[in-house]
Amino acid sequence: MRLSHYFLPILKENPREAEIVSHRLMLRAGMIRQQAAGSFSWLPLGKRVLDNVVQIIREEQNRAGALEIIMPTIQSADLWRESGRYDDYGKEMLRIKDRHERDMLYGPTNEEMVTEIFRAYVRSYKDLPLNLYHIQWKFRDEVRPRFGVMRSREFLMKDAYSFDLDYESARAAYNRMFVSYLRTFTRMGLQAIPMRADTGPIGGDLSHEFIILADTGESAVFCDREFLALPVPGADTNFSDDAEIAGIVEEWTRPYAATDDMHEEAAWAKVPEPERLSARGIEVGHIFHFGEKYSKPMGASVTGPDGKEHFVSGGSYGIGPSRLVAAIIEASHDENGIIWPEAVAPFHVMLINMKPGDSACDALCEKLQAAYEKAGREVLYDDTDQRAGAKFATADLIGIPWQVIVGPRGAAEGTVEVKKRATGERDVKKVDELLAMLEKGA
Ligand code: P5A
Repeated sequence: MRLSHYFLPILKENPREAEIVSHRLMLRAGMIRQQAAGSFSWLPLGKRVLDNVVQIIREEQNRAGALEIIMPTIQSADLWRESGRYDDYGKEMLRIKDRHERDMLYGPTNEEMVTEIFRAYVRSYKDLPLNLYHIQWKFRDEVRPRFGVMRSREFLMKDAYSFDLDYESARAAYNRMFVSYLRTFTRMGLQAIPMRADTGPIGGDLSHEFIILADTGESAVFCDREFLALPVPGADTNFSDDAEIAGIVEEWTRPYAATDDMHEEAAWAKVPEPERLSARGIEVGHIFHFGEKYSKPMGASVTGPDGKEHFVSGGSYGIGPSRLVAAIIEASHDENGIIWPEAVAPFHVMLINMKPGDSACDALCEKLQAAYEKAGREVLYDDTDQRAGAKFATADLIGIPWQVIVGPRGAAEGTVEVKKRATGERDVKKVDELLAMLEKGA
């Protein structure tokens, strides 16, 4: 992609409304545009990162056995009256009327709708376990939308819903999502800590929030430092082995960790003083086990092996991909801008032509762009005639992991400069060696 053909509306000044670094950098790097309070458009650079985040979530949900669907954003109030949540949900729910004066709402979550799908088709325990998820926009009329996409009113959510015959199998479903979340956040370069949490309007008696430690986090959190060294389950984790999965959850729930709401001074006091980590955190995921909370009032049951009808035992599992983009920036930036972890970076390489119009520079850039793309690496090619300082500032601001700098002297000698954004290290590389490396797929 040539920068001259791209839409990258960089801001030179720090936007005054942005209180935290991720909001500031997302606006400055031309990733998002605010449309109303807590409502944002995602511009090309931001959309690429959001798509990468979503793709990692999708791969890990599928690996754990969940099946992707997509449900509407606008829901019927009648469905919510069945569960009793229409009145309970309060002002956070955006209520709408259609032309027939029917009560509708913009979905803040989908427990009711997915339970309706389940009860329409599933009759027997033999069709369980079942876990359906979607990645869809939600609306919550938050009292204080703030910090950009971190706490917005319209936001993207991955929400999965599990259905099982009894508590034990529902607990296994919960565990699979728990382990899948550990993998998901690690793949994005984040260290997430599962913490016992309050269940709020979703309900149930078992829930964990997945928290990224960051000074700008909205919640106060308390945990044992032991978490920082726990091994994250690998790609070879067997999600069909309930005992293996339960073992991982056991290991990841043994040390003390709780959000403010669930904090217990007595248990905290037992954590050795040097191990205590009292910090602030960003909630990037939240999982719930709520048993029959929706299946019973909505009549979602299956015939069990005993020939009797059983209300299914359920759970729901959320991740906020739009919030995650901001959380990744909170965790990975410096004074010059964003530092994208490779797995979510909008492009792999920023190719900087120091003298566009110079035939040797142009030819070398085009050759390198083609070689990178052939090797499956996406390139943003800065072919603009901005001055050098501005080009470097843009490259650092938007945080693409590698910068390849092509100038007239190097082009004549067959060399380029390669800069690693994360460390600032610069290396002069022979073009032939770089091309050979790409050829080999290194
Ligand atoms: C779980 C899935 C639920 O809604 N129902 C379906 C359950 N959980 S939750 O904790 O309320 O939300 C899940 C995740 O969505 C993100 N999130 C937000 N992101 C941006 N702005 C918001 N206002 C917002 N509210 C929730 C969080 O990542 C949360 O963990």
